[in-house]
Amino acid sequence: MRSIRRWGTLGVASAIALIGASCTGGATGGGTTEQAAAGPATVEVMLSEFAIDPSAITVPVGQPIEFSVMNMGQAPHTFAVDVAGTTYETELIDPGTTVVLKVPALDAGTYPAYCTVSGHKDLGMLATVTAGTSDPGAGATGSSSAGQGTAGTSMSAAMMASMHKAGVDAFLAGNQTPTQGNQLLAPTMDGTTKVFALTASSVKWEVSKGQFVDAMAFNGQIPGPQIDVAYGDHIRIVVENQLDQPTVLHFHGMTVPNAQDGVPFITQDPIMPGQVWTYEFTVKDPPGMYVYHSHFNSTEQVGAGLYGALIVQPEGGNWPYPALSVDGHTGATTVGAPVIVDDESTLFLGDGPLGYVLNGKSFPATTPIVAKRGDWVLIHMANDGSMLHPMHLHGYHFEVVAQDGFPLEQPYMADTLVIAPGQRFDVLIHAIYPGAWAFHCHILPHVEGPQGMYGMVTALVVQ
Ligand SMILES: [Cu+2]
Repeated sequence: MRSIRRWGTLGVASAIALIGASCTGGATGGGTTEQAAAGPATVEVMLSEFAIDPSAITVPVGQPIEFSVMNMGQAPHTFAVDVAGTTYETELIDPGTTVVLKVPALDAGTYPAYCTVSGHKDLGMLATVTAGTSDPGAGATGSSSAGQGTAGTSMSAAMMASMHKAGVDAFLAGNQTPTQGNQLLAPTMDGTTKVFALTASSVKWEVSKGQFVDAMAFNGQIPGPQIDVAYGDHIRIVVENQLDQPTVLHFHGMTVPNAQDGVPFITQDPIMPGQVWTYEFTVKDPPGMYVYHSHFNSTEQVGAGLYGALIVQPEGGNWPYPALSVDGHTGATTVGAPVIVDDESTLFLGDGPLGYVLNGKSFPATTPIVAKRGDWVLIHMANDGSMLHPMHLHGYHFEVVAQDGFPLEQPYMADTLVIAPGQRFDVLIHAIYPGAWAFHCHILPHVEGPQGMYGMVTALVVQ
């Protein structure tokens, strides 16, 4: 009975609207438009912290417009449109309420729209209203002053730049959301057995500030809490299903007894809503990154957030990964001694119901990886989405040291690493170049459109 829904066009809709032809505002970008000659055209707009959805609004030419503006956020906002020197503006709209803004018939062109509450425009609450075809030439009669003819978008160059800047500013200013996945899950002890409790439930997950989507989470987090274990540990994982559909838990990449493999009707009955299921096994895999995830209706359940990291920690806390020294002239590499890791993080790639996400968040709500200059940074990366994602780090070559939990006999240097669904890689970065370096998927529709960056973008910030 469940299906993943979004709140109208909130959530990933704005990212999706940026992809391909739909960003030209033809079919999907413009909310609801009615062409009836007699009455005004009604256009639905949603406000949140800090976005206007859709951000590329199309309206008919020569017909009065009634913007039905709903505030889906938690703070008061306004909606304003500048038309040839006149600003049409709503009153302050309280959260959860809808206000209609009437704007007279527009000439063909593109007009800026934004929230007038101080600072909100800079945080991302801006949009474009395009009257008529979004043929790039159509903007010429509008208020935009520069950059006409930009292929594939109806926005002016100035608008494109300002929207892109708003996203980067928000990211660098710390636009992260209060909820974060990958929180370390402390076990309770039953004798020598480490017991971990996971509860699967439906949640509203904030993928980007103010943008909540219907999601599924373990212990309310996406990714689910990180479970750290060691070789030889005897562990018990108790899963409570609070969803309204069955689920099971699979330990991806782990060597487990057949009965603990978590596949419905192959190794166990599904865990029905309200039921609890206990998994128990001894860790028999080398230090590295493994994953736990749902194996029931997984297109929806894993896409919606039911996955997390299971890290087999190295003995004594020291990873066995060596430094590669690189001859900058020839590119030859020499394997050195294992490094002492200063900063360790876990990065899940996701796509599907949550949109394009890193650790369950879409840029600018992604969290940067912060290191001190000279640090060795270890990142455990896993793809629990359904697409390939080539992860690319600017300014550096990272060292690929392990795949699927196994240290590579010959680590290698790369700057772009294709991670297929189900794969895990550990990469080392020697953070010797200061600055903020973009770190993103290199499938461009997953990261950047005419309104700037979104989705699978974060940064390595070296201080
Ligand atoms: Cu991608």
